[in-house]
Amino acid sequence: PYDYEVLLQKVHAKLTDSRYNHVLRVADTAEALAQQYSADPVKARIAGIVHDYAKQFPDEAFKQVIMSQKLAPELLGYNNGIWHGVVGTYFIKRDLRIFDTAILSAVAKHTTADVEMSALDQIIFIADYIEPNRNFPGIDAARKAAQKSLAIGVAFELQHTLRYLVTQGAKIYPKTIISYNTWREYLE
Ligand code: DGI
Ligand code: FE
Ligand code: FE
Ligand code: FE
Repeated sequence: PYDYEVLLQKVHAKLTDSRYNHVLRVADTAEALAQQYSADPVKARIAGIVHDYAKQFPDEAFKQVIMSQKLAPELLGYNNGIWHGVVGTYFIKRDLRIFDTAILSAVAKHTTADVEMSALDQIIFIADYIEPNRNFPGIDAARKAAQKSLAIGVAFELQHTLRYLVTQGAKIYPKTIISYNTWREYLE
């Protein structure tokens, strides 16, 4: 039921070429992980295509949605890094007419993770982190972790992302902290 050509065109229209190419790589990576771990590869590809749809929307648009949809006011204390996933699902429903709850959940959790994550949620969280163009200290270990299990991949990514955010002095989204506490048991 998904018209890929129209979907890709709508997503590309909202993103720079480099961000759009990231999205395509995440879609490929997510589809492959779904094949490997017996999740739905079509949903993985669609979620990959749309996961950063709202990444370049203006702050004002997110603030308006947080207020008009009566989302948690605490969200106003964060920024695009958090909003484009958690609040971005609003624009994905509105503009792309995607209402599949499994896909929307994966988008909503793709930056922050969550205490409970479906296989698809875990796949998008990981694919975003290890797509072929990602290059940062620890990327090889992140890819290896994802080959051990999705849960180990999530746990590794949470540990390293939190460590990075703290060194940057960033405000940590509470769900990221409780997710780390939950998933860290999968680390050796
Ligand atoms: O959208 P991408 O760049 O592909 O990647 P992403 O959605 O995983 O991360 C977006 C940004 O959000 C990235 O700069 C890291 C940041 N981030 C992740 N967790 C938190 C966070 N920022 C804050 N302030 N707090 C968090 O808990
Ligand atoms: Fe993102
Ligand atoms: Fe991510
Ligand atoms: Fe991304």
